[in-house]
Order: sequence, then structure tokens, then C-alpha cells
Amino acid sequence: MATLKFLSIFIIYFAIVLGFVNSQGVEVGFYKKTCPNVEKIVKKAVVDYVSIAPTLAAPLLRMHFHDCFVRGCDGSVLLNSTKSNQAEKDAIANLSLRGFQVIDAAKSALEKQCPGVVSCADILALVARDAVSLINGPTWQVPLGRRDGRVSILSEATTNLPTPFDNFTTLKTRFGSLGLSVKDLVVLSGGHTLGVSHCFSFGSRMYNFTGKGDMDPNMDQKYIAQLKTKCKPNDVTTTVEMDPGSFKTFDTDYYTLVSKRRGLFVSDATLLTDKQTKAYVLAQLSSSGSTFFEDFGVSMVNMGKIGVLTEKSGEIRKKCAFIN
Ligand code: HEM
Ligand SMILES: *[C@@H]1O[C@H](CO)[C@@H](O)[C@H](O)[C@H]1NC(C)=O
Ligand SMILES: *[C@@H]1O[C@H](CO)[C@@H](O)[C@H](O)[C@H]1NC(C)=O
Ligand SMILES: *[C@@H]1O[C@H](CO)[C@@H](O)[C@H](O)[C@H]1NC(C)=O
Ligand SMILES: CC(=O)N[C@H]1CO[C@H](CO)[C@@H](O)[C@@H]1O
Repeated sequence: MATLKFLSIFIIYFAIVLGFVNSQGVEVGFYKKTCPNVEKIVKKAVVDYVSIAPTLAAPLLRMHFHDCFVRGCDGSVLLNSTKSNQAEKDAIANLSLRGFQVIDAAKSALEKQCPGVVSCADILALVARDAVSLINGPTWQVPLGRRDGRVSILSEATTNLPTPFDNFTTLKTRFGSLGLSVKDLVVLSGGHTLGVSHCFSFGSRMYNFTGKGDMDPNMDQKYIAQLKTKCKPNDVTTTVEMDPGSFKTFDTDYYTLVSKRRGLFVSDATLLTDKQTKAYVLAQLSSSGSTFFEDFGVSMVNMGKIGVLTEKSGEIRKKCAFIN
């Protein structure tokens, strides 16, 4: 027993000394020597676009989330389809991701200063952070050093992304299988303080919840009546603000809405069905007790570590839409 313990300490010690443990991960300041202005350059691209079009912040945040949940944070969400393969982007185009021009602007500026050095996956992580902080959200340090993947498959985006109809158990399992906690789930869901949703993402809650032409009893019925004036049955074009009135500002409103049973999705409402997530939602309502801003940075860093490629795996793409 003692020998075994000694042996394992010995192995862990050498793993650390040889860098096996640390080098597997991402780290703040990764490009300090190879591209010292990386953060400045990316931020400029975000400021250039988002200060003119603040609604872009939402899809830019969502882009990093989708990237990380499908094949890990490897930039695969940015790849265009080829003739033989439909990429994640195809699913994502349907899901209304936009803002690819911001990523491209950052990438081409970076290629001028430090060609072939900064991955598209890292650009996504920085852009998400900068977009959030530019619209009054928190800021955080982004560990870097991700490399870009060479594969993007449409069907994986369809099966790996959580759906707006997922219940708590399903969400917990999905997040858990990627190494994210229940706390990460409730914190990252707060991203829904931003942006818009198509009516079809919550249409059944208004019109046909159990297939009997009924409404979701877990949604404020007055709110449903209001939403019905905007969303007609089977409406596939209209979008509504997820946080009406401040959908362009990062704040704690999401939790107020969820607590009033005005979260748009079943996946939002379901946060009231679990003790831990419900307690978190309610704790954000007092302005003095809210920890959402600090928590969001921590959970974004956690999300940004999902399935990263480092060292010799993957590549540094020259253009984010194409493998080299
Ligand atoms: C918990 C599981 C999640 C589900 C089921 C979910 C689902 C959705 C859905 C259905 C939409 C609307 C799409 C549409 O109809 O156009 C949406 C929008 C959005 N989601 Fe999530 N999401 C989840 C987690 C996240 C996370 C982790 C983030 C980021 C931290 C995020 C950020 C956003 C943003 C910013 C938008 C608005 C996009 C825009 O305005 O273009 N979501 N989400
Ligand atoms: C790649 O995708 C972008 C946006 O989805 C599109 O504008 C562009 O034309 C595509 N490029 C090629 C060469 O297909
Ligand atoms: C959650 O959804 C899954 C998949 O749709 C289902 O199998 C499960 O029974 C649901 N759990 C609860 C508690 O409703
Ligand atoms: C409601 O759902 C049921 C079962 O899926 C379907 O048969 C019915 O046509 C739907 N009604 C409407 C108005 O969409
Ligand atoms: C608008 C849009 O991009 N629609 C696409 C959604 O996905 C299907 C299946 O991949 C495509 O055929 C559509 O063109």
C-alpha cells in the first residue's frame, strides 16, 4: 500500500516536472512571446464592429458556446462546408449564428502581425469575452493555446448542442459529460440576458405544449398571451428579445425573468425545478447578493477548456473558414 502511494506521488511529481500535466491545458499569456499584441488586436476588431452594431455581441458569445459544445473548443464552428461534407456551420446558420466577419477581421489583422500563430479557437474565446465586456458585462482572463481542429460535421452539432426543450436531467447530463457542473449550467444560462430567439424555439409552450393545443403551465400565462401577439402558430421567421428592453446589455435580468416564469425556453424554466439552480436564480435577484458577474467569468473559462487541442494536435488555420 505504502509503496503504491509512494509510486503514485512519484509519478505525479515527474508528470508536473516534465510538463505533462500543465502543457495539456491552456494558459493565460500563452502568446506573450509569439504574438504579444494578440489581445489588443482582437479587441480592436470587436470594438470596431460591436460598437456600431451592439446586437452582434449576443451571437458572438453564442458562437464560442457552440464551438466548445461540439468537438471541443477547436474553431470547428467556423469551418465552411465542402462538397463532400456539411459542416457545423450549416446547422448553425439555421440556428442564426452570425458575426463571422468579426472573427475574420481579427484573424486577418493577426496574420499580418504574427502569421500562423494564433488559432481561430482562441480568437473565438477572446471575442466572446470582449463582446460581453463591451456591453457592460464582466471581464475575465482568457487562458489561451488552443489549436484548431480539422473536422466539422453537421450531425454532431445537431446531436451535441442542448435543445431549448431539454429538461433539467438532460441538461445536467449534457453539461456533466463535458466536465461542466450544475453551477456552470445555471451561470452560463445567464447568457440569455442577451439577444433574440425565434418563435419556433419556444412556440410549443404557447400553442401546443402536450399536443392538445395547450400552453406550458410552467410559463407565466400573461406572458404567453403577450408573446402570442408577436408569434403566430408555426411562425418560423419572427424573433423576440429574450430579455425585453435590455437585450443588448449584459445584466442579471435573466434571473429575474426566470424567477417570474418568463424564461423563454423549457431549458430556462427548468432551472426552477432543481434545488441548487433555483437557489442560484433567486440569489441573483438582490443587487447586493448577486455573484453572477464573477461567476460568469469563471464558468466561461471552464467552458473554454472543453476538449481543447494543444501542443502538436490540430493546426493553426490560416483562414478560419478553411482547414489548411
Ligand atoms: C443551457 C443550454 C442552452 C440552450 C438549450 C440554449 C438555447 C438557445 C436557443 C434555442 C436560442 C435561440 C435560437 C433562435 O431561436 O434563434 C439561444 C440563443 C442564445 N443563446 Fe443559448 N442556449 C443554451 C446555453 C447558452 C450558453 C451557455 C450561452 C453562452 C454563454 C448562450 C448564449 C446565447 C445567446 C447570446 C443567444 C442569443 C443569440 C442571438 O441573439 O443571435 N446560450 N440559445
Ligand atoms: C464560407 O462561409 C461564409 C459564411 O457562411 C460565406 O460568406 C463564404 O462565401 C463561404 N466561402 C466559401 C468559399 O464558400
Ligand atoms: C427528461 O427528458 C428525457 C429525454 O427526453 C426523458 O427521458 C426524461 O424522462 C425526462 N426527465 C424528467 C424528470 O422529466
Ligand atoms: C398539436 O400537436 C399534435 C400532436 O403532435 C398535432 O397532431 C396537432 O396537429 C398540433 N396542433 C397544432 C395546432 O399545431
Ligand atoms: C437558412 C439555411 O441555412 N437553411 C439550411 C438549414 O439546414 C438545411 C439542412 O442542412 C439546409 O438544407 C438549409 O439550406
